[in-house]
Amino acid sequence: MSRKIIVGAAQLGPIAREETRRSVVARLVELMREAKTRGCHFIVYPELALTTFFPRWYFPTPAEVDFWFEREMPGPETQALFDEAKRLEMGFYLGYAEIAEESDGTHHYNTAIMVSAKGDIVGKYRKVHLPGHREYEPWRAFQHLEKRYFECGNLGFPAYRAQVGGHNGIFGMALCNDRRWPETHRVLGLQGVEMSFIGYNTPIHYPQVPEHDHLQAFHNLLPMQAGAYQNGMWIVGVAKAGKEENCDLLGQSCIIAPTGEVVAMCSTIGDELATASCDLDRCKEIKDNVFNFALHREPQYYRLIAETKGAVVPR
Ligand code: CDV
Repeated sequence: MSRKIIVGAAQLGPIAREETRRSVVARLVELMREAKTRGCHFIVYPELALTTFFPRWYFPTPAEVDFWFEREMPGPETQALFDEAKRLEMGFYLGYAEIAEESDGTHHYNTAIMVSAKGDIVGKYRKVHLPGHREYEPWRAFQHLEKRYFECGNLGFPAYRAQVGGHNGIFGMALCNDRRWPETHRVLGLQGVEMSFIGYNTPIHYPQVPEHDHLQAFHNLLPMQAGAYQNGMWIVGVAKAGKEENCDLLGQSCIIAPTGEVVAMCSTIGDELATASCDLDRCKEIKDNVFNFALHREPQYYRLIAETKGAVVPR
């Protein structure tokens, strides 16, 4: 028995500040068509995949900020992507900036959705770990204002049962900085997730500690490979890459097996598709053995993880 699904990591090259959503959606559709010819059942796009990475600029007025957000999904410009997905019977994950009208008012989130091969939204995730800063910081080569423009996601890390390529599976989502945190992968793992999708925009230059710039690729793979292995799940990590508005973004979009092995990776920093046949049943090799949670976890000793934010150091 196996549950093999063919998945595509649909990396995007840079999106210019002036590029329209219509133009970007045409690029997404192009990648989706290529994925179809390569037998994919599902493709994964990056974080904030419809526009340039706008948190690199300080916008003084709410109207200038809201320009980058979607009020509807699908909306007038994104409907074409949903239509194509339905036509091709291709599921997808898409990251975008979301304005949500909720019972207590208007909220801004860095969001990802999982869409079925029928074109229906079957899952939503709102980014929890928001990096960067709230105020304009002139010393930086570029801003990273995620903490200003987005609120912490209010959905936690939900897991979704969905059908992909004719197989039922359990899927989870995360976004960019989330992939560096073991808590992200573990909370998904504890819900039995078999495949997690993670879009990202990662500048090569890390302004606070530029001595680490050369480690960006290592620090990309290290936590995703660990997260896949330690939770017995597939991870599909997908970049927006290349020189975007003079900011170099990491590529290295990849598909990681539950053993922690990278089984497919993009080799450019442009629009590129990397694909792999992923057997969801392979998760059992890890979930039933070395990381059999029910057998081996000792949660009475992990309370600090959920009860404290900062470190509690000994006196
Ligand atoms: N979009 C991101 O979350 N980027 C962060 C950078 C700022 C470190 C990341 O973790 O890749």
